[in-house]
Amino acid sequence: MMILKNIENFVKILLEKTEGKKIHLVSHFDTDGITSAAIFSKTLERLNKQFSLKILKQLTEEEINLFPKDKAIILLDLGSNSLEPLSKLDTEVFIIDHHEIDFKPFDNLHIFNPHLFEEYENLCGAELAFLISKNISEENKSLAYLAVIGMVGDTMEKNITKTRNSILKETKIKIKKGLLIYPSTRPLDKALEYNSHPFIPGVTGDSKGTYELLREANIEKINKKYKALIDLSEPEMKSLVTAVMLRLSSKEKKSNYIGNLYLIKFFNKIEDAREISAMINACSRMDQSGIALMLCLGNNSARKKAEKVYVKYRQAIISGLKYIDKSKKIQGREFVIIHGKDKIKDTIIGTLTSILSFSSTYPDGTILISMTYTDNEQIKISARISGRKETNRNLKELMDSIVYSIGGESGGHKMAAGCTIKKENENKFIELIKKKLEFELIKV
Ligand SMILES: [Mn+2]
Repeated sequence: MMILKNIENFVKILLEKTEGKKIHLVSHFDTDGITSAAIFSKTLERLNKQFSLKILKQLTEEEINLFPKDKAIILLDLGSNSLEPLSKLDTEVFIIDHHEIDFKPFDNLHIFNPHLFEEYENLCGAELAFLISKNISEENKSLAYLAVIGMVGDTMEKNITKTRNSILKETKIKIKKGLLIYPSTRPLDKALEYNSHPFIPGVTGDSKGTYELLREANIEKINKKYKALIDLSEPEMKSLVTAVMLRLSSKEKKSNYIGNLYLIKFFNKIEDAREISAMINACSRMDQSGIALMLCLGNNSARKKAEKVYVKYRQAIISGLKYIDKSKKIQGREFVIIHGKDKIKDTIIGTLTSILSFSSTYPDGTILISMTYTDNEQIKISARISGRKETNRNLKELMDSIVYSIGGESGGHKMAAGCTIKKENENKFIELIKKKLEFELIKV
């Protein structure tokens, strides 16, 4: 198998070139990056290798120049976009990443990226890290649960590829097909009523409708409490799904409602991988990636701390939405510009803009542009399309064109993109984006 040959070669070079050397691990701050870092930390620890670790929001040239000169560098879930600056380092660099890559060979760079495999497979960073880790030692099979959490974090759970399937088989993970409401570990009546996505007409936000649905599905209370979704038997799950399907109109996509739940044994309890992933993500976005990492590795005190940070994160989301609701906005005919100033963290502005784009606050097709200050004299910008409606606009191209004119870094895709610019370019940015969006309106 081609992928296996790639892994074997990569591992051989990795072990040879890091022999007797210290290692500097660098990873991305989202769930996929944190789980990748957890897998590699454990792997290096088991090899008795000395290493340091850094978690980054973004890999910039400044960060690259701060890398220690005397250590081999291992990059996880990032690096594919920075081959040129990385090639200038006077040390061996290993890139384990799944982002698109514009490949050029450099002597000191060793790259493991599925875009370079003979046959591309859509794997996440944590899965790649796990494949390598397992090839280093069979003992590391025990880390497969982290690969699955990372995969759910990067929302690849609907796409079970060949290698993903083989990873899933190696874990003690239970896959349960059924309704995708969230959270799935709370009593069903609460989960259905307060569930934020997907929206079930006549049930979400409606307690009477919720009890009617449960009655119709023949799900009864046990000891005065409803079971959680993850505890339902197969026939119970089936009848619940049927009752929900009856409430959907033809507009709603069934695939948003039915799918696989990944149930992981975590701290001796069965948990929904989506919830662990959300907790890791929350910690990182609240500047606590250290807690997120220790949580991944099963540290008890980290678990308690993570729960607290998760509560704070949810509060930050709610107060952020309230702030946006009251704030002054620049409103165009088909766009709106939102400014979080120093009231909204740069790490949650994207999430807030996504929530707004899924709500009915703005008409479908409205372009939402949110900006907020970072703690290092920059502005983080997020762009989304309300209703996630397919239009002929491409937000990635829009962000790229901004950065092309006034500098900065951009990324994302057609429906969701973002960029970071210098704070001094704030007014230039507003004028430019207004001009572009108004101009495009005429063009359309
Ligand atoms: Mn990733």
